[in-house]
Amino acid sequence: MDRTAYVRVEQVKPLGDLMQQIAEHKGCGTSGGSGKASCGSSDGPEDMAPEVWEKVKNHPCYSEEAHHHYARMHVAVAPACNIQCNYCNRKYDCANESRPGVVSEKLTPEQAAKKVLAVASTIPQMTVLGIAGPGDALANPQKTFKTFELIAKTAPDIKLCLSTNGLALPDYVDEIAACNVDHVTITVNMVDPEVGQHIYPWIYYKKKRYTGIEAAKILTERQMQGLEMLTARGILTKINSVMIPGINDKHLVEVNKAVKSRGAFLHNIMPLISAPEHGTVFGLNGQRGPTAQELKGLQDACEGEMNMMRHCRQCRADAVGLLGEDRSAEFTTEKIETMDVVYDAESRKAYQELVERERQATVMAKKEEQEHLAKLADAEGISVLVAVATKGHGKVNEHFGHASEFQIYEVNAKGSKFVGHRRVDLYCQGGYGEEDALATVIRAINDCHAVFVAKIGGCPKEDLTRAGIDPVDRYAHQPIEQSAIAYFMEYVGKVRSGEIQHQVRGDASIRQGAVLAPTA
Ligand code: CLF
Ligand code: SF4
Repeated sequence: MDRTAYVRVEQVKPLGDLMQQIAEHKGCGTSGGSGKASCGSSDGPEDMAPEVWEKVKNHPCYSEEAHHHYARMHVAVAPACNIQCNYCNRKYDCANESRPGVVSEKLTPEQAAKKVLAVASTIPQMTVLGIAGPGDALANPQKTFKTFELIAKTAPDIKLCLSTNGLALPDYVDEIAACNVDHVTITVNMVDPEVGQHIYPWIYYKKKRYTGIEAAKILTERQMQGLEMLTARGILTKINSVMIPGINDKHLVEVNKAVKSRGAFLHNIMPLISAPEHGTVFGLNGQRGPTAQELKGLQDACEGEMNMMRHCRQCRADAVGLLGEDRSAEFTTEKIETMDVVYDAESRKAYQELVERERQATVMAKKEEQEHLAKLADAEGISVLVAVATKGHGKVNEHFGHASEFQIYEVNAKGSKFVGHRRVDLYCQGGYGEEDALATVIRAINDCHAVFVAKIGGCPKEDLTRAGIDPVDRYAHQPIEQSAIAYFMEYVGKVRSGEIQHQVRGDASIRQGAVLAPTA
């Protein structure tokens, strides 16, 4: 079996026999090759207009629930930028690092179109193509729009997505609409130039360089104008904001109000990623990023009528795969040259219909459990956090030792909610448990009451229990949210019977974003 076929069978396992049949007859086309609402809505069309649901239902960034099932890819066709952010240095490149601005190869539009077909053939649940750098998509308008034009012709079922700092946005809104780009992200870190001057040293606008307050004033005016223009055309707009403690952390509540009033669909507040080795201004001057708890506190404070995105993985500008995984190394230009790409829209559709069935089953399972929860009526104000090891499909399906991140769910009498993720070092390395890694895992999830895993060894189980975190493997391969609600009900039962005492657990001290998200 060639590696591509193997990968496909692994992917389809959770979807049962029918999917396996599709995989085995290579329905998705590639052979050969050598390599590897809350946000939007989780509950379907009833809580939003049908036309909006059509746009978000299989976009992994615009729908939290969709991100368990659908993948996105970025093509790095936009190297130049028209502003400078103090958290960005695109000269730094590392194949193993996942953060925005980082790419292994820059592509021409033609190379990008070829790559999209190769990925679409191999990963049938890849539904969205985004241009998110490594510079700014609209500072490279010819390359960006040429890429969209080529993809719209060859792979019309793929949604087009674009990320920008917004400086050039008002000039291109008509072209964006003409290309049927339904999703645009603007990175808005301030609406007050006094704040902005500490984030942006300069901008380049109308063939002139501006600095300080003047630069930030132009930038914020252009961003807000662009957002209003997109809203007027019915294009869904997500706002990304980088949380920079001591600079814009308190101000982001104002940003949230400003973008909400101008029709933004979703707000994604991301932690600053800042390390001296990245060579950024913030990295070099010791500016810290927020802790997990500081980030969650700000996201909670902004959550009102506007959806907050909490599942962003701050992807590379050439990321490929489900959010949280990066398969870009499987699709280098060199590897694509040797792949026999056959793009089969019908097989992709068939696969996605099966994904949709599995997704609906997960949603139904959550609803059923939620009905039981309703009977619990009063849970004495109890709220628990659970960390989940998962490799997708909305299931508890990853071994503790193989988890490179944990998804965090908050459960209380109202139901369960995805509230974030924590990246960790792998515990299992070369077949052995790594004690140092275990300490970092425990620190990363030390505000959680339980950790759900598909499997876990005796040693980590003991250490987790000692740290007050309940290691739970009885929900292996079960839907996450259904399991989280079931666990919560059991927990409340034990508290009521006096078997255990409810603990309000301490804050996770882990610095979020150890490995930052400028654009996307
Ligand atoms: Fe890419 Fe961005 Fe489109 Fe998504 S990413 S251009 S909206 S397809 Fe998504 Fe990645 Fe976060 Fe961006 S997880 S960094 S929000
Ligand atoms: Fe440009 Fe994005 Fe880097 Fe800022 S983060 S300098 S907008 S590429």
